[in-house]
Amino acid sequence: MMKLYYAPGACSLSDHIALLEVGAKFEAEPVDLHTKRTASGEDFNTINPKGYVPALVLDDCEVLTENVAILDWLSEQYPQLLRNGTLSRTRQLEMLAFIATEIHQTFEPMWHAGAEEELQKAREKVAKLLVFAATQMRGSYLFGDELCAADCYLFVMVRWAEKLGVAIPDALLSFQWRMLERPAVQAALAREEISVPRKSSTISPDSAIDSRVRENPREHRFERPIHDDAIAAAYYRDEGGKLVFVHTEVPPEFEGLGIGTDLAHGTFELVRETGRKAVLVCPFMVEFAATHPEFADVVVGEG
Ligand SMILES: N[C@@H](CCC(=O)N[C@@H](CS)C(=O)NCC(=O)O)C(=O)O
Repeated sequence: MMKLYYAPGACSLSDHIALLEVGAKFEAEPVDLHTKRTASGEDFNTINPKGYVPALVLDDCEVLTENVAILDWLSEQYPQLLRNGTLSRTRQLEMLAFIATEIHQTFEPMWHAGAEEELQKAREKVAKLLVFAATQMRGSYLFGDELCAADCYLFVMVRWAEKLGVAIPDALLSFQWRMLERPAVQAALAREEISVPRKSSTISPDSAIDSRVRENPREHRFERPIHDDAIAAAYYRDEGGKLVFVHTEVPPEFEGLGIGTDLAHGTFELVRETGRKAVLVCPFMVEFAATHPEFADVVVGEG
């Protein structure tokens, strides 16, 4: 049986999703990336001498590494992961290479506590690359209205971006919601023990709960309801009509779903509608404003 070596929430999540999407028979074993030990105690370097996930051991014991190769191989084996049309495999490879060598690699400094200047540069570059990726969506997914292998990889990039406070274009936020509704995505997240929104929870934008952002002046915050017991909130100090945004909070179990971006959107709209201005101290808000120039009229400074 095939075996996927992965680390929870790492880029190997894309292969995990793709394997589950096609109903492949496989085992999955987590790897501790610091000690390079697998859960069963093997030395992972003996499986992949490069020391990183993913690694997919095939039925004949060949070991495949590199997301691009694994996702391409899976698309060859399971053509439902590949859209029809001219140059279909090549177009997907083009996208996989863009995700791997441009987007994925740009996150690198953000995994280590690098200098703030370096981190900021990386955030800005990821934001730009995501804007480009958003222009490539040819339907609900990258290549139309059905999922292909590259979508699984893009989904992981969007999750990381959200986690690291990079603003995400609206088209990719909707894409992320759609992905999260897929049973294979939910199953992969659950197997990797990444908290997922409760199945019955009402966090989807088209859900019954009113997810619009509202102001709660008593608590000095703008709130974006998630479900009955949870909100995301942007906290401010009121300095004579100028709102100084100091902190943004999304409950950890709802991180990576685009809720922070949604909250920032609604907050800036409300600030504008009520004729006030914003000063941004919170790095998430600073990043959001940098990638949403449509709100430039609302922002009067950064702290
Ligand atoms: N070039 C590889 C990079 C894979 C990669 O960056 N893996 C990360 C997790 S997302 C990893 O295992 N890092 C641990 C390490 O390099 O020690 C690919 O595209 O598959």
